[in-house]
Amino acid sequence: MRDLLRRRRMWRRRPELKRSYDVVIIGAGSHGLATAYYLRRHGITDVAILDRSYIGSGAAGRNTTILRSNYKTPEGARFYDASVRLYEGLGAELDFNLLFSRRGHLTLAHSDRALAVMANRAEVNRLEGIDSRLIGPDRVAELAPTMYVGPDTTYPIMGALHHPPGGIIRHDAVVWGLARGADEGGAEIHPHTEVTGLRREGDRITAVETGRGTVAAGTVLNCTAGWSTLLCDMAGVRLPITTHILQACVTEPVKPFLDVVVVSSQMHVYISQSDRGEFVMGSEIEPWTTYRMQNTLNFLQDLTRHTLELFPQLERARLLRAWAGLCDISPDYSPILGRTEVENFHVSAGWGTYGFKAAPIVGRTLAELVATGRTPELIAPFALERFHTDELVSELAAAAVSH
Ligand code: PYC
Repeated sequence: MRDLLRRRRMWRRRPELKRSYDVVIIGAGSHGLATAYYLRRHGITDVAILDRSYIGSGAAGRNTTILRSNYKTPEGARFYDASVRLYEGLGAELDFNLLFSRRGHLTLAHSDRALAVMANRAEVNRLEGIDSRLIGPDRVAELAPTMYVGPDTTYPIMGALHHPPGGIIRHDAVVWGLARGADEGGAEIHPHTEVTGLRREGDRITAVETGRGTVAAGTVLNCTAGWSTLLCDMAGVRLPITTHILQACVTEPVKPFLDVVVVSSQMHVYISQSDRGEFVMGSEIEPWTTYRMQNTLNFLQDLTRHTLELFPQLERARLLRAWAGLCDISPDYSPILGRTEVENFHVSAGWGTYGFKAAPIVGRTLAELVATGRTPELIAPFALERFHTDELVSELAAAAVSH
């Protein structure tokens, strides 16, 4: 029986923290776990992943599972495309069903201005080899035949950016699969281990203080969402980030009738139907900064009003759950990834509403940085330094929702 339980356990329970590790990763979400998973490819296995709560308890378990790469800048599109491509093979690689459903992604346009911005995005995407095109209202109706596309809505649909490689993937499965992969590679996963301080000597972090004792570390990675500024403060590193909540909710399961992801930044909604039949829906970030992960009545009212304009069939569907997560917003809406001024302290931060879809490529590139000491070309544009050299990568207006 014990053998059976041991075999069924996804990752080993680690009762003790060692006194030192080659690499300490803070945050057992999709980015931290993916980094540990890819580090093993470089033969780096003396790794601890620490989380103040259970694994996937932050943004990894609170997002709405959307994958896409139809970004506005060449740097962004190239980067997220590499991530979607890794996601394609990740389930087979991890030998874990991630329920990736490549069903296409529609960003609706309700104005001439939105059409012009989307035409521009489609051009940038296609120059990067990404399938993304502007389509008219008739084609929108063909792709989403159950969506109401009549003229008598608040925001009539004038067209859309269609991105066939986009889709959804089961977020919990991504966390579990990566955790198992990281564990098999030798990394130790320590949930419920809060980091309380970082000891810095000169340009290096020498140790990580936790609620379970202090551990020495060769390299430290901050892979937290929401708490990234607080952890960077402990290292004496300032991040230009503000933290906001993003809310989402899910209906009871209903008959399958939507097999494409629908997004409208003007109506502040993104909608998909899960394999279980639930409608998974989210809205824009709240404009105030907070760490209080609570839903608001305004969110539910606005989201349901707009969703019902597009899908009046849901009028009698009941909401099962609503939740909120934390989003770290950077000044240009692009992530802050890689080195900081502290030699052995790197970050994956500032993801806004984009983080989950980037997990595999973040893991691969951060692991390469740790192993080689060199910043991979793909992430060079996202260096923290860009805010000092004024080389911003503006993804403003490339979100699923208004930013
Ligand atoms: O950028 O695709 C996105 C997204 C979906 C939900 C929040 N952001």
